Amino acid sequence: MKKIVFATNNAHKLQELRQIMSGHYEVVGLADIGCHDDIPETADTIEGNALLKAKYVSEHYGMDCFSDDTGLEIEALGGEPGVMSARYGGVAHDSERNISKVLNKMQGQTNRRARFRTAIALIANGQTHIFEGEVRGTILTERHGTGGFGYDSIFKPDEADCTFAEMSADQKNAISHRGRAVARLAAFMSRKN
Ligand code: ITT
Repeated sequence: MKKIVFATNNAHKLQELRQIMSGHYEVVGLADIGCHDDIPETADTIEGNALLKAKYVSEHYGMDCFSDDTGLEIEALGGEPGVMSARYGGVAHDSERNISKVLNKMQGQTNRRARFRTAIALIANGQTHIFEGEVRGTILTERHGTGGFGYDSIFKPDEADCTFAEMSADQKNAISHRGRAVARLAAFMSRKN
């Protein structure tokens, strides 16, 4: 099976991607290729950050690679946390703090519309491609469910009666921002094979 690097340190995302691409590609993470660097994510868009990560791996390791960046965009907060989603609460990758900040800022808000947006950058055979996916939904007033990760327990997609954190991985992947972007990536890659 062909091998491709997914430039992520997030074990949850790696697991999701392995499941989605299983049977077609062997997806390996940064730790699997011995990369423990803190790859800069300094762009001001999710597309820019996805590209920074993919470029880093392709330049330093010479391997075909894709990376993704995701942002939760809440209408009433002017699109926040957006590109700051991983560190919104002040500490990188502390989901509990991130969620608490969102719930606090959303107290009393009647417009609870939000969307997750994912951009995937693929660098293969020296060419760059971007794939996007989004899912629209609402921010609940409290946490529901323990599955998933990140903001899953406070986001209810329009297509479901429960949060992402209350779904199986398959159910989430079928309608999620990342699932949709990855479907586009996978369709493109299967045409290349
Ligand atoms: P890498 O950069 O190492 O890939 P990350 O955790 O920073 O991992 P992202 O930049 O893609 O991942 O996402 C930023 C944050 O957005 C992430 O830390 C989560 O808090 C949140 N997030 C991303 N995808 C999510 C999802 O499917 N469900 C809920 N929250 C998510």
